[in-house]
Amino acid sequence: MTARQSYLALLIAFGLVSGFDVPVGCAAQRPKAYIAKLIPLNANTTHSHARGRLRLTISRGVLTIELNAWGLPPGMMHMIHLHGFPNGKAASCPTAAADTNHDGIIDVTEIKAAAGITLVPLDRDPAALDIAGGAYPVASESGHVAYRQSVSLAHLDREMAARFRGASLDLDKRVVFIHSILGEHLLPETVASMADFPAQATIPIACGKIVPAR
Ligand SMILES: [Cu+2]
Repeated sequence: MTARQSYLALLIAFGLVSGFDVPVGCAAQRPKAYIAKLIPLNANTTHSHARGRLRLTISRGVLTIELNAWGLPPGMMHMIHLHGFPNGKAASCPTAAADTNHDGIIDVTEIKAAAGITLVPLDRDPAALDIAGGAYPVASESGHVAYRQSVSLAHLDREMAARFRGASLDLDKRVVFIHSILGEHLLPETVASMADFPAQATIPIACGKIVPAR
């Protein structure tokens, strides 16, 4: 035992400090948690009934992202993101009214008015913000995704501020989307997409609003 360790042991023995734990009642250190319940979007068209639960936990500077989702088109990669407004306006999941071109499908460009832009990818390295090229989860043959990643909150905040004009994570102002249906699924030509992706890759199939966990 070093001199420092034996000094600490002495203090603990005399009840002067409570070991190495964070003091009870220190609000800044208490884990913060947020959840989102994802419900199907565009289910009539995609014939998928994707549902899920997202849990976001912040503890000691680390954000842990956990998503379980079911009913997804099976055996394929699904783009999954946190969306929101960089200016801090609260995002919400789109309603049927978001289908502004009335083709019966709320496409990825039509979700922007309610939900803002793509911010954080739920891929293998969320803080890299590689929205177009990230390694996203692949649904099992039964259409299930179980996703879990931990990232440094400071790192993610830094990357977000640099990419999105000073935006921060602001979890209770964000929504989560699951995208993507099978490539052979036919969609009307009116369904818009982003970048060079076919509309089948970007079509949203589930959405959930992030709220503080109770
Ligand atoms: Cu998205």
